[in-house]
Amino acid sequence: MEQKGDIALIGLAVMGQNLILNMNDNGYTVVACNRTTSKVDEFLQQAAKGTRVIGAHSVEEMISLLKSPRKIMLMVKAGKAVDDTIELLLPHLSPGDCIIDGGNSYFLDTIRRAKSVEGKGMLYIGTGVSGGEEGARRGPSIMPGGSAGAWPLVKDIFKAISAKTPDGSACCEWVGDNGAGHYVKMAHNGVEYGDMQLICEAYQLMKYGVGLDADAMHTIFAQWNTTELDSYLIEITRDILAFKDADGEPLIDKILDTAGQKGTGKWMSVSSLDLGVPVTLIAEAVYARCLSAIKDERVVAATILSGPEEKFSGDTVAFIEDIRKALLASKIISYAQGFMLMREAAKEYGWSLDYGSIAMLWRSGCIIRSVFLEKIKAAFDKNPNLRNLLIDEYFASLIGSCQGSWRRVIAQAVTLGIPVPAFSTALAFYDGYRSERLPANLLQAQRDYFGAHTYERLDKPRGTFFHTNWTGRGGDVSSSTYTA
Ligand code: NBP
Repeated sequence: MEQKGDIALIGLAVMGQNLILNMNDNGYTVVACNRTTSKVDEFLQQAAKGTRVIGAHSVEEMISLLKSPRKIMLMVKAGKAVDDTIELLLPHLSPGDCIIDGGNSYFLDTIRRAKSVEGKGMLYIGTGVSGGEEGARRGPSIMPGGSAGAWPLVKDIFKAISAKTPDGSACCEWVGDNGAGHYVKMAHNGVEYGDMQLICEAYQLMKYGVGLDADAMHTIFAQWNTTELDSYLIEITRDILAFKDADGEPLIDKILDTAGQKGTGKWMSVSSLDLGVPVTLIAEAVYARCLSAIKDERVVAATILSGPEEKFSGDTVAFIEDIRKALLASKIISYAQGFMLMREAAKEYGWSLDYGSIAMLWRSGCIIRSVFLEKIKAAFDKNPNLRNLLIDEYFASLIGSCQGSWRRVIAQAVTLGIPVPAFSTALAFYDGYRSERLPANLLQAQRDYFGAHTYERLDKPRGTFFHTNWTGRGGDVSSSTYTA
């Protein structure tokens, strides 16, 4: 009898091919399919040679080669390609079959697709898959969400192929309904933007503030990786700084300083604005990339705009330790903001998210993997209803112990004219979040003055609104829209 596949995967680019090989290593039979069918043959003759992978050259053939209920994973370009492929599949599927989108889809698209596919009697999963090519091959972090009934169908496969934490747990857990998996993947990518920007600011301070060369910074990052900052991104930064170009000089010094982006950081910032959550650090990280991208303008501006003349003259060793602590404190803020956003999204979209479990999904196999995430898990284990990571005892005390350094570093950066947007916004958020009173009283007065938008009073119960005729010329009628 012809061998039948456990799962099919459409999309034989870098992610799809590596996921198939990973599934094959774990004992699953995968049917491989691709829009351009010549890639199926190439794959079977090359990377998948000698494996039990089965090739399919049409949707019909792929369907006929699958065990029921059918599980079909898409690893195609996010966007229209996903919709097109779903449309192509639907007429061939039976109730109970499951479509899985493993690409970087926008969570609102996933919500829409899940609803539409479920409406036709099939199941739908939108799953984040993180870790790039290497993760896909050796064990990615997997963040699935969608039709709850689909989870038992793919749970064993996904857990088997996923990364494992140091204690052996799979970095793969059901996240929640419809778009929850892709939302959490988006948050992962946003946090990645933040972590990367913070590391870059530490580098900039050491390079242009203290005047350290790449070799010296390599040693510092190696040391930092033995502290609370122990993480994949610190590790690769250490290695990047040691990497030499063909002429023996550090390659890093020759790379053009304009950053690219694919949009997930922007999606997260847009979502934070939509939901009214101050995810300032990740938004700053996105803007920092945008500023880097206008290199030509910066080159001109550098010849026109002046900055301070001061040079760093302090204790280098002490300042480097201050930078490490500023980085750690800012990183705590970034994660606190990321979890604040997920909490609000869960309310908005009706998901029941397990934040400790999410931290452990990211513990291994993905770009933001770090020891730090275990502390986040511990915080949510201690209090699953924790309102904000910052008020957890461990994080409150850690950030408290870093704040002197954090303030010194930002003050020094301002004095030297070195931009540290993510460090600064993190500290501004910290100071704002811990402020019992902010100047929004004045803001409300202004709004009431020019637009009769009303205000609440400290000496009256919340929910009672007042309007003042500030000039004696306005009327007593207030605006009907009160938006604080
Ligand atoms: P790409 O994002 O480069 O997509 C290439 C695949 O999409 C090919 O198989 C291509 O088929 C297929 N495709 C396209 Br393009 N348009 C199609 C259409 N209209 N109908 C059917 N198939 C179509 O591949 P990737 O880099 O492997 O990424 C796959 C997904 O995983 C993306 O959503 C990506 O954002 C996500 N992701 C990527 C990474 C990474 O490190 N690369 C990491 C994590 C997540 P063809 O061969 O016929 O052109």
